[in-house]
Amino acid sequence: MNSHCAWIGLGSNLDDPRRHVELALEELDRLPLTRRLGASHCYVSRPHGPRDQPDFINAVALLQTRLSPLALLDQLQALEQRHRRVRARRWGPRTLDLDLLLFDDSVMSLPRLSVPHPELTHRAFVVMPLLELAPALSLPDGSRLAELAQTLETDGLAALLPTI
Ligand code: A4P
Ligand code: MG
Repeated sequence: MNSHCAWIGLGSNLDDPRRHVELALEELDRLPLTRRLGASHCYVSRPHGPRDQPDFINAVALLQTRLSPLALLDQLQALEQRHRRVRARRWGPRTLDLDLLLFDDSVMSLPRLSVPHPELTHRAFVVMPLLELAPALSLPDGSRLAELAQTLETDGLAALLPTI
């Protein structure tokens, strides 16, 4: 089975969000057929979408995996469930949100999975941590993330110092 690069966006804004994100970073390293190659700092960001909810903690991880994209999505959703995530409203508060941002240079639009993640290019809280890990990263359409970043509103995004 081939090995793939998968970029994961992590987000939380409920119930000690930084703990959820840091724990999930460790859990990603323990997924089957998968290891974590890197993780960004944690970032604090204002809520995108409904504003009447707490600030988010966001981070990005790079995985090497032999799972298929849908098998990886299953694993990510199971991990969200283990963090007792309740889906109440779209873009609303959550204990853990895991998005599959990029999977190699794949482009796919399936009922359960769109890759690249459709909101990736609009979100500084995804693009900035991605750039921290991979300053030369390009999207499957060839556009360079660093150029895209210059067009984005950073909206109070700030990297947090590591806790350890
Ligand atoms: N799905 C399709 N493609 C993907 C993908 N690439 N990765 C499907 C993950 N899931 C994908 O997602 C709904 C369905 O999308 C899933 O069942 C999966 O099959 P969800 O996570 O259940 O729903 P959601 O999170 O409420 O909606 P959505 O549109 O996924 O929201 P996002 O994009 O996850 O955004 N503000 C800040 N500052 N930081 C944040 O992290 N996050 C959100 C949620 C809103 N505002 C935020 C943040
Ligand atoms: Mg999501």
